[in-house]
Amino acid sequence: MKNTLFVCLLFMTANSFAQKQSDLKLWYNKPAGNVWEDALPVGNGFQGAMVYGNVETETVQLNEYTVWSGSPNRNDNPLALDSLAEIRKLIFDGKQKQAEQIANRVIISKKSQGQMYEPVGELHLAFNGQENYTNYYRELDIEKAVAKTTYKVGDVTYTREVLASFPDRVVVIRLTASKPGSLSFNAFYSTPQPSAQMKTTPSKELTISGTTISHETVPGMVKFKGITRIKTEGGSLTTTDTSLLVKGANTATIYISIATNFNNYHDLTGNENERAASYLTKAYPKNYADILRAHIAAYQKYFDRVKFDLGTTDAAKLPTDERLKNFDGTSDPEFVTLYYQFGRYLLISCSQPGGQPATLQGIWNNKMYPPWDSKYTININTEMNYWPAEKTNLSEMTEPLIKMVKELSVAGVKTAKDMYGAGGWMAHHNTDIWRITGGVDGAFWGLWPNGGGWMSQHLWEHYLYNGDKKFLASIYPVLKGAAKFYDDYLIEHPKYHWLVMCPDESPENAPAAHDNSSLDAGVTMSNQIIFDVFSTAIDAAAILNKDKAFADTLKEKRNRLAPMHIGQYGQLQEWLDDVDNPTDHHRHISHLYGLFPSNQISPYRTPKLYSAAKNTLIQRGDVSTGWSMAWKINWWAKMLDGNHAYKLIKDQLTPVGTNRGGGGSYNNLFDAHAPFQIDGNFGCTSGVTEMLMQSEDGDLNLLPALPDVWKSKGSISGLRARGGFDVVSVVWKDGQIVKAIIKSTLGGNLRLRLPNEMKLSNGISLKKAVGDNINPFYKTEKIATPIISDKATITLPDLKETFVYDVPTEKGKTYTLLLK
Ligand code: FUC
Repeated sequence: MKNTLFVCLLFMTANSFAQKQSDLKLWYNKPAGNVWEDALPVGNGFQGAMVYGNVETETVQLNEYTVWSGSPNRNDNPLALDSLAEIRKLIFDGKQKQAEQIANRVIISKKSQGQMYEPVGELHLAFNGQENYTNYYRELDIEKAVAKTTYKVGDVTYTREVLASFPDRVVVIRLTASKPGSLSFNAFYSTPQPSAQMKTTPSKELTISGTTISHETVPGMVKFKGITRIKTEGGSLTTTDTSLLVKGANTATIYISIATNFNNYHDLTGNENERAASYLTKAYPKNYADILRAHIAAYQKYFDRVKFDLGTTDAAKLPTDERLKNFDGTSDPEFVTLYYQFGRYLLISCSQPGGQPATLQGIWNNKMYPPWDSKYTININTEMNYWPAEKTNLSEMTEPLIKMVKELSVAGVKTAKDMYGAGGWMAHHNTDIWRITGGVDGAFWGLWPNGGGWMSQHLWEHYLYNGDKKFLASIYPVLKGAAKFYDDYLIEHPKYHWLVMCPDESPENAPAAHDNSSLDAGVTMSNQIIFDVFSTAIDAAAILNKDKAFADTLKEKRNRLAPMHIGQYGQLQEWLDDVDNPTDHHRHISHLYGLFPSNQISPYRTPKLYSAAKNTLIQRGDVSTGWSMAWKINWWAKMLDGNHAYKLIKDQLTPVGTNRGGGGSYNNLFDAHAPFQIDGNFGCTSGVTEMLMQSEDGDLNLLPALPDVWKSKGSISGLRARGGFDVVSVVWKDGQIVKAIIKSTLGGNLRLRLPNEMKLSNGISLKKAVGDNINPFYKTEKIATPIISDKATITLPDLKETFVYDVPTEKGKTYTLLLK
């Protein structure tokens, strides 16, 4: 008896430290009312819905992934090429402002500035006599991908569940009541789409159809169709011209199908009516229990791969909005794990194979004119959306991004040729569903020529995690084309003699010394991106045994790129000239691309640059827009400073409006730029992962940046590292890893960097690592020695001791490490 009691007690204590299913919920004790950012998102990559949980009139706001303004179009500016020499000369002569004025005319598009991701509308369910309700509760269960609302009117408990089914490609709403015959409501649509028609059909379907709007000279041509059908048990179903009326039912199941005529970025010949009908016809005969079961199974296939446990406390028992208000960094450790997993939930829900990549708002938007068009800003935001994908074991979710980059590599050939007289392909700082590659918004922002170069690196990254040579062969033309553009476009700087891009710019920032114009030549971020683009093309060609002469040219040009510079304030220079302002708190710190997501700046390999990058981070400050703070979490993790990274997590987990200067979170945990931008959610999930595991810097580094608040105890399982290493689990106690399990899916050398000494579980000691890691997926490219200003003071980093081992692994085998 005593023993049983002891085991029970032990279990109870342990249990407060294991992420239980019930913990992974966002929940509230009041409806969203009319606040969109209080509503809860569900999505299956093709349809998105925001569930308000309003009692008297429920609103489910609907999106479909291809409902965009406009139609197939290009937006190159053919005047660019003739003015290129003049623009270059002005920049080299220090007349940036004049160059910018010309670029506004000849480089920035006179056509579309990018089209808008658009809402379809809302489905409302109006109930009579429910204004006096009690026991209200609503939740989003991110372990099941189901939103639920319950409340009581009189002695009847009403329950609604909403999901966007992954296998069935429909949104389903299930309504039940504790007493038979209690469900009576009226279902109807509303929409901001000006052309939309809403009506019922003789077969009791409620339909919405229309064509999207024209925008910036591009005619709107996406035809959409939504069909809602209701299956009732008991009661009656009748119609008016524009609504479905349910009376006295025991249960009701609402099936919503939406589709468009979009086939791909240059083809709108699909049939939206047939498509919407076909999803509905397949789903409608299925009962709710079957739909729910299949939906949860399809979702959990991805979601369940990662478990993250930092323990839980009573603070976790409060509603999510209160937890957000109360979050002080210490009393509610589980709030971080919830937020982390919410990032994974959002990525699974908005980016599915066969779909479109996550937009600035994922797949959720209720505005006809959303901020920045809810499109793809590819000078940081779209890239950030995909940072958590590979390492949090959601590799499949990158498929739409990879497809988009392949499409851009086709669309961008003409842009490279017509605008810059170069081979290969390129894209500027924005794109949309039509894969525009021209410059938009004004030369200050839109001239940036690296959208293609940066995005192409995501394809290479996919290969580094999966090691699939067939995949590499399929994306090689994209990598080669990205390199070819730079190969043709680089020119020699007349003063410094390095190969530089000109015109160029460091995203959205400008030094006062250049007349506050962003236009420049050879800015640091571009040099870093070109270095990566050349290196990946060289490596890919070698692996595939191709294009030796081209690779040799790239090698030669790579050596002639400008090195990084450390300026007078000990900072990493953003520009070739030492013109950074140490009090500049600009949200873009683009030159730290070299620290993350790239690996050109490393505490171990390039300590001076690492210190300079740290100075830059300190000078730029913490509080900023949502995505900027999320990037900083990743950077501080790379700085091996878990406490500073954690400070930024705290800044992010504050109610929107609290931080002076931006950022924070909405009640539904959407990240605030402000306004809502999903990049911050994804960036934070990536950053937390980087605090626990890094695999970019030549080794698999476990617990590189554990903050003090997480030290006592925790675990994470199911992450993935480069070179096909499954980090099956890492368990820590008092800042030491007590157990780590790693599965090698490709074989090869596993170089581990650990905070403490460990041994293999069979007792065999680990071999201390020497020299470079021979695992090709961990190859790090040697970079040029930085140029350092005489005025700069550089303090070399005082790095904590780590233990670095080499474990030769066999494909398919699992290795368990224990504390030594
Ligand atoms: C870039 C950023 C803005 C915003 C926009 C979508 O232009 O500078 O902060 O995130 O993208």
